[in-house]
Amino acid sequence: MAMEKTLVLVKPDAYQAGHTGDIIKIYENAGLKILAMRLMKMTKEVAAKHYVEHIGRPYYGELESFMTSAPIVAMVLAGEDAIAKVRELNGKTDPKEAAEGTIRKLYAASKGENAVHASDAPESAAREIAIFFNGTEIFE
Ligand code: FUP
Repeated sequence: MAMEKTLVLVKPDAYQAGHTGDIIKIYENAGLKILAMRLMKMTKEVAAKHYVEHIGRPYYGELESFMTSAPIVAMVLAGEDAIAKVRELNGKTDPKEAAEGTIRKLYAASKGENAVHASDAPESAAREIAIFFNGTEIFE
């Protein structure tokens, strides 16, 4: 296992429902450390960069309008094996398939509006952290 950084987004549904604090607590209770955090509105341009692999998929329009509908909380989390650990805490993309106790099981309504995002590999973590935190201080 290695020390890793990962990019997490609390999505508009979870932010608006007031679950941000509970979600952060789940990560911190698992031993993950917050290195950077910002509350922001995702623009269509940022959505296109972040979800570049999804452009052209049938659900992209809905994904774009959902992700730009209300503020999100972007953060960099770090820890041993952080990328896999955070994805485990988040649960499967579709909350119907997510395990008990996972963030998506607790707080997500659907596959599209699913409370959180987390990077899926070291390369995507580096790419996504640069999108949201370029020029911002990342604490170590
Ligand atoms: P995840 O890695 O769990 O965030 O899931 P994906 O990368 O497969 O999908 C990214 C986002 O696209 C999801 F969070 C929601 C959206 N999506 C849909 O709305 N419908 C789909 O069938 C697949 C993805």
